[in-house]
Amino acid sequence: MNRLLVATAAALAALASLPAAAQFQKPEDAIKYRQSSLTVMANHFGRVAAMAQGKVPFDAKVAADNAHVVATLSRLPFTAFGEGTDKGAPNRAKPEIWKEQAKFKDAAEKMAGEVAKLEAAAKAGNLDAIKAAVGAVGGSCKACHDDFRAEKYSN
Ligand code: ASC
Repeated sequence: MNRLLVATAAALAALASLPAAAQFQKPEDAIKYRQSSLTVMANHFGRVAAMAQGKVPFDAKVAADNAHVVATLSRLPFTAFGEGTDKGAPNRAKPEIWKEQAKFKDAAEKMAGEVAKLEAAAKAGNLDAIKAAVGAVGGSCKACHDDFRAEKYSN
């Protein structure tokens, strides 16, 4: 079991370090991939956020499991914003993603850093720390959307 996990982690790490062009055959594939991973990440973040907001009873194990999923997913979408993936399927990526790549990367790193804090807080079962981290993660999602996500879809 442990060896399988190590092998899987190594395979994922190798995959994450490949250039986007090697991972996606067509721009459409990259667009679908990043949209899907962001959708699943938002879903699992929402489950933790609902507990932080008192909308759902706090269950430390459920919070930790979901925060872990968010943390795993938090680095995936950004492998799929390679050059030439601005078009190919309906999407809301602004041209600034490719014009201001350092700023976009910073926003992605900021989010992943806040998510790592959320994962640690949830692992510790600390609801107050989870609440603070949920606010910070949501803020980092919003900051990136404000700068880099368009209101309307284009192809
Ligand atoms: C979420 C979600 C986002 C962010 C954002 C925060 O739960 O899906 O995109 O939080 O709405 O403002």
